[in-house]
Amino acid sequence: MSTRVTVLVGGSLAAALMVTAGCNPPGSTKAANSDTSVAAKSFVAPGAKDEYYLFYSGGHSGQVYVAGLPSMRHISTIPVFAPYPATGYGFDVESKSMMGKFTWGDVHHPGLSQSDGKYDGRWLFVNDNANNRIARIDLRDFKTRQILGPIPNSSGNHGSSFVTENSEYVLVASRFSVPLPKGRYADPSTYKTEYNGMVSGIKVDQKTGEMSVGWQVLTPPFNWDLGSTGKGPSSGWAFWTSYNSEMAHETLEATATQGERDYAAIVNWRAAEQAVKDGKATLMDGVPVIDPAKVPGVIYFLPVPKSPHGIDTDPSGRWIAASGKLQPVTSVFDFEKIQKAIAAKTFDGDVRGIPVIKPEAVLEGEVPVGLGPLHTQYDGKGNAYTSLYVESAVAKWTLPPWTDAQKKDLNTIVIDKIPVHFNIGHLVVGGSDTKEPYGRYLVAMNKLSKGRHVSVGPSQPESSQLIDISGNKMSMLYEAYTEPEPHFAQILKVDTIAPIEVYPKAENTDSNAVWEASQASVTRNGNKVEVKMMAIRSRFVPDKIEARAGDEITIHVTNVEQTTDMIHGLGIIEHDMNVVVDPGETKTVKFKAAKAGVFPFYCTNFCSALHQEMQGYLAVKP
Ligand code: CUK
Ligand code: CUA
Repeated sequence: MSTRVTVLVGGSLAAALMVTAGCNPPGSTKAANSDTSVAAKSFVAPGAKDEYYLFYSGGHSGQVYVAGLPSMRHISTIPVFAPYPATGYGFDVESKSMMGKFTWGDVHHPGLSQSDGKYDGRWLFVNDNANNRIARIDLRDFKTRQILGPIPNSSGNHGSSFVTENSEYVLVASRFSVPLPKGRYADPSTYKTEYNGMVSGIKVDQKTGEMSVGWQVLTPPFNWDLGSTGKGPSSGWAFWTSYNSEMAHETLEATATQGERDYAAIVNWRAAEQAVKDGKATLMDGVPVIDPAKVPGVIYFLPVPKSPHGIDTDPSGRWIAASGKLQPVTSVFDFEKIQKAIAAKTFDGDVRGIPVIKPEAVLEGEVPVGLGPLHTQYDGKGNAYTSLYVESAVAKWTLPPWTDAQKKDLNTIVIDKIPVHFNIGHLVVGGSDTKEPYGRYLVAMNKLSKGRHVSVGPSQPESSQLIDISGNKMSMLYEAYTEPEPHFAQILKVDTIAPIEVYPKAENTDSNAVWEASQASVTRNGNKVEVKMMAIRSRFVPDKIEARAGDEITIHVTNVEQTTDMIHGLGIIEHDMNVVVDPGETKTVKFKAAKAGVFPFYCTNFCSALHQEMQGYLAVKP
């Protein structure tokens, strides 16, 4: 029976989760595939280029990493939520003010912008789980251009960045529930009555990409987790799973795993948008908040397998797969049946006025994928791939519609399985969240790499494995390591975008930019010293800045180069200051000349044979 609801005896798999995470299966650190002919499949010759970008989230490093596929080579790091001296990020006035008072973030889910359900190469959005923020990277220059947040009435921005079909919104759900509005105190023992979760629609300006908080939907305090957006029949809808429908507030490991099911939220974001237009929202901390008990039609709950961590819409928009970590199955729901159930009010009561859809009415089947299923990706050819955390494997299975024979025994649709090393979290298939996935490659992002690389001491890297999914059988191609910690990634065809490599001089509108030595200047105004500086191979003009102790110094430095890769940096000795300026760019730094002395400054980015000569003095009189 495909609609049977499988429930694993509570606790036993939770124990398995921990045991498996800690043990090292014997012989498992052997090469996954020692056939050297597979090397050719990920080989990108020196000087040759990769076919795809892989944008990895950098977890609590706060950054985004860019690698090439299939080579898996790390190509660049895009700093987002943490200072990064390599590119001078977090030192100049602009990036410092964008980061605000925080010096780190926790990036989990990058989301590429879309038009008509396909990647359009404009922007990459990333969430900050730690400080409730969301950032936009412009793919024209691979730079972070906006950090929005902390988002009001939302705490723990884990359930994002999920981009709608035409990038109308980046959708967000809060992981932790708190008393709202934020700043209000209520003891954790009042969790069930005083705490709330929130789903937020972050509006994206189609011309500039500028994000703003559009609206929010109040929810019970269920720890929202992973989500995805709809398309096709589910266009205008979004989905999240929660891992704490029990509404527990302490020892969640035990208390939040008691229920046999947890809820998924099914949100009609177009209806939310309309409700705000119709004046049905109330302002909370400046944001229109919809109370779903008073505005029906915006949100529904759907029971899904126990302690889920992931709900993924397939490329057609009809099939939605949700996995319960504590059940060995992935549930497949039919969105067409969900729509019918909503229309016919096939509900099983409600939770605080939010209707609960009867799962039997919308469940297509439970696929026995294996132990500890988390996330599912799709190749656009009718196949789904689910990561199995406990089993350390990826399962490949067939999407519906299924034949009667298949429905009778859903074991038959699990067509392949490949071990990964070890304890996989997310996996990514190129374009899985679009209408037209690329298929071809799958990258498994594994939480543990124990013993598969030369030892680097106790701080272990994460491992990622490249799997060829172009054939019937999955085939392991390559293994790479990254800084902690890629949670999720996006794959983009390289030829979708054409990034600039030089900022054209004509585009530089900074009124403090100087393009010729004769325009460079040092001006004093009271205790303020302002420098307009030019950087060119291989000197700074001026190369002497006179100041007095206590002066406030502002330097605008323009890199006048118009050639690719001609980057200059300005590092000032003992001033905790390093700014790196790309060709054609002007950056501004502000600091205090606190003590007297002579402080050399120098170019930090090797730029020419005379790079070492590119230096000067900050001469601070007592
Ligand atoms: S999470 Cu880390 S493995 Cu934040 Cu998407 Cu699933
Ligand atoms: Cu300029 Cu090194």
